[in-house]
Order: sequence, then structure tokens, then C-alpha cells
Amino acid sequence: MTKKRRERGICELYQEDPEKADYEIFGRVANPDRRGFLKKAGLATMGAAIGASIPLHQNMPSGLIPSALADSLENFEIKGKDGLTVLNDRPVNAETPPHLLNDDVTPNSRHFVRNNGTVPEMAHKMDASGWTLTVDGEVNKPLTLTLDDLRKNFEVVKLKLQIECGGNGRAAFNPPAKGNQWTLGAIGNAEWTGIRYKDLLEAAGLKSNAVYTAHYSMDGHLSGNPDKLPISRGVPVSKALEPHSIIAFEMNGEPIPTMHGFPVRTICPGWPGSTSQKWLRRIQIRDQIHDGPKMTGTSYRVPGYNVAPGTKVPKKDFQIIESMPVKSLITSHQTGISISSDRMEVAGHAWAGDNSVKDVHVSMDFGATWVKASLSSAPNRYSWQRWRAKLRFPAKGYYEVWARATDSEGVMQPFSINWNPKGYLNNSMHRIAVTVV
Ligand SMILES: Nc1nc2c(c(=O)[nH]1)N[C@H]1C(S)=C(S)[C@@H](COP(=O)(O)O)O[C@H]1N2
Ligand SMILES: [Mo]
Repeated sequence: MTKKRRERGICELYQEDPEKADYEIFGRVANPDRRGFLKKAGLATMGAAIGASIPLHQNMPSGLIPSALADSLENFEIKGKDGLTVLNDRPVNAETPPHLLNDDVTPNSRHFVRNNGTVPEMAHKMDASGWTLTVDGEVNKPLTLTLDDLRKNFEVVKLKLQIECGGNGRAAFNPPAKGNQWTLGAIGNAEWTGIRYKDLLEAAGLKSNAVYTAHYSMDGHLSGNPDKLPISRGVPVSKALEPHSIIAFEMNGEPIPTMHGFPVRTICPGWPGSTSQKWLRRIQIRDQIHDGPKMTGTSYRVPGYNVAPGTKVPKKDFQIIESMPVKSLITSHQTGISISSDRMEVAGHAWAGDNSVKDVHVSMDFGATWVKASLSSAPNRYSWQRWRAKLRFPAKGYYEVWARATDSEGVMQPFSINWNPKGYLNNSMHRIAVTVV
């Protein structure tokens, strides 16, 4: 069956012609081929969805896919992706259901995608001719390098590095936070090939007043205005100088795919994914904290203190997110499974930003008691770590398996979220439903 690829974002469709958009979007649900959807969402949802208009459509965030369709996204497929849940098609944002993240190294087909703007032409064409990387600003020797220069003039390293979006888990916030409603799957741990960020900065020679990096890319602003950037973030020079911060040109042994930043991106592992700038073209070294789009205000920032849900926090109290918190996922089984045995080996991954993971514990009795999981050390710093635990259920019936990681500083995942206005850093523990039949 050939699938038609949609060319425009939903928001755009609604702005042009809401009725036609309803037909295009909701009308397709009526397609009798979609039995999978019918079974899953239930007939009641269907009835509400078919042919209904959306009176408040003007409030729909840009590109939002109506949740009535959330389980039925064949029309929103992203080339090269397998089983991802698309949250937004303009810009493209898609997450990976946890049970599809069981590989120690996340394949390209299963790595989440988070775009803030439009993908540059060069990445669609996968042709880097004419591309250069400029390093300038507070350096003694500004550089302009081709992809070949990067490969030939520097030591090439391969590292397994986890990238997690700062907003992963946002969907659980109440009151809700604006932005992509990520559930659990805005996390991936691919093997990246590239050069050390540090070696590049040493070649350029940092001046003594170098404070922060500024990353500039080739992606376009959603408005179409060529003078606007969708995102330009950076990191303190000290983070860029860490041996695991890299300028990558391969993902799992292939040129970086279109959606993940071809030809070159930064990876600043353990920090919000937004510091791993895709489609890179320039690194400017600054003598102050970078103030590009998505560096200021409330973007990738949280209040410097805990706040009660719904609190209005003054802008001046927001601080830039640096290390991401300790977190884990159960990836061996899909939530909702039924098993016929009373035994289960459950497994997953755990990671902890700049720290390592010290322990993972698992509970099958709603947190009353915890079993210590076996935990592998990371193949390299900033890779996630594999954990496994054996459970034996006392009787038939419904259980929840909970996983809880503790980092090398003794900090544990909470049961529920620490609320913040923009819905960042939700590291509450992952639970899956298991029924023993
Ligand atoms: N140029 C550019 N780089 C970017 C982004 C972007 O929109 N444009 N998104 C950032 C964000 S918010 C995240 S979480 C990661 C996601 O990387 P991925 O799409 O490869 O998973 O890329 C980051 N780098
Ligand atoms: Mo992100």
C-alpha cells in the first residue's frame, strides 16, 4: 500500500479552510481499512471524531494533531522512522514508545525527533557540498572547515551518548504546560561519530574572556522569515571542553540522517537535547552567556526554587537548565501486557545527566517494597545503562511494575513531578501495567 505523504502542517490547513481541514483530518478516520485504530480508540471516540468541526480550532497549537487521531498516524509518517508517535508535524516532533527503546544503542529509525523549525534543504538532499563550519568570536584563530577537514585534521571518536529533550514528560504536568506533549519517549542513546568539541576549540585557541558557545544552524524559522532563527543555543565553555562533548557527523555509522542534523551537529550529552544543535554551520565563542532564540525568558529554563503547581513565577527567577536529572525507563515490555507466567524478567535503561546511575530498584507492589536490579556500567560516560530485575508475582491479577533510579550523588527519581511553568525535567518514575492471567 502506498501512503500519501502530507505536505502541509495541520495548523496551516485549518487557517486556510477549516471545513476542508476537518474533512482531510477527521474524514480519513472513516476509512474502513483502519481497523487497528477502531479497536484501539473505541467507537465512542470515533463517533465524536467523524465529521465534527472544531469550534475552538483557533486555539490549537501550531501543528497539533487532534488527540482523537493520536493512535492513527499512518498519514503522518516520517521517512525512515519505525513506530514513533508523531506529536506535531510542523515542526516535526515525534517520540518513541518506551518498549521500542529496548536496544542498548538506539537505531536511527527509533530515535525521537524534535525540530523547532523547518529542515534545511541540504539535509533533505543529504549533500554536504559547499558546507563549512565557522568557528569565530572570542578565539585567536577563526576557522572555516569542510567536512573533510573535520575528519582529517582531528582525532575521530565514537561514543554512545544519550540525548533527552528538556520537555520529555511534559504531558503529565497539571496544570498543563504549553509545548509538545511528550510522554516518555523523547530520549535516545545512539552511537555518534565525530570530533571532540574541545579539539576544535583548541585549534581555534580560546581567548581568556571566552565564556559561552553560541550554535548557529541552517534550519528555517516557521514564519518563513529568513532573518529569524528557530533556535540558537550554546553551553558554557567548560561544558564544551568536556571530552564527551562532540561535533558529530555520523549517527550509528551512517551520515547523520536528515531529521537528526545532517551534515554536522553538536552533542553536549546529559544536558537538555536543545544544546545538541543540529544542522550546525557556525560556532561563535562569546564573552557572555549566549542570548540567541530559546536561550532566554522561560525557554529551557526553570525557576531556581520549587514552586507549587500553577504558580506564576517572575521571569527573573528562571535559570538555564544544565544537567538533566536521573531517570529510567522500562523497555522490555509494553505497558498493558498480559502474561501467563508468574515470572517476569523486566529490563530497561537508566541515565543521570552529568552523573552516573548508582542503583535501579523495581517494585511490583505500588512502591511498598523494592527489589534491587542488576545494573551494567556505561560503555562510556554519558551512555545510558542497562538494568534488569527478576520478578515473581504471588497470584493472578493486575500489577504495576515501577522502576526508580538513583544517581551517583544519591538523588532518586520522585514518584510524581516537581511542577514548573514550562513543563521541563519530569523525571518521575516509569510505571507499566502487567496482568498475570
Ligand atoms: N538546529 C536545530 N538544532 C536542534 C533543534 C532544532 O530545532 N534545530 N532542536 C533541539 C532539541 S529541542 C532537541 S531535544 C534535540 C533533538 O535531537 P533529535 O531530533 O536528533 O532527537 O535537537 C536539538 N537541536
Ligand atoms: Mo528539546
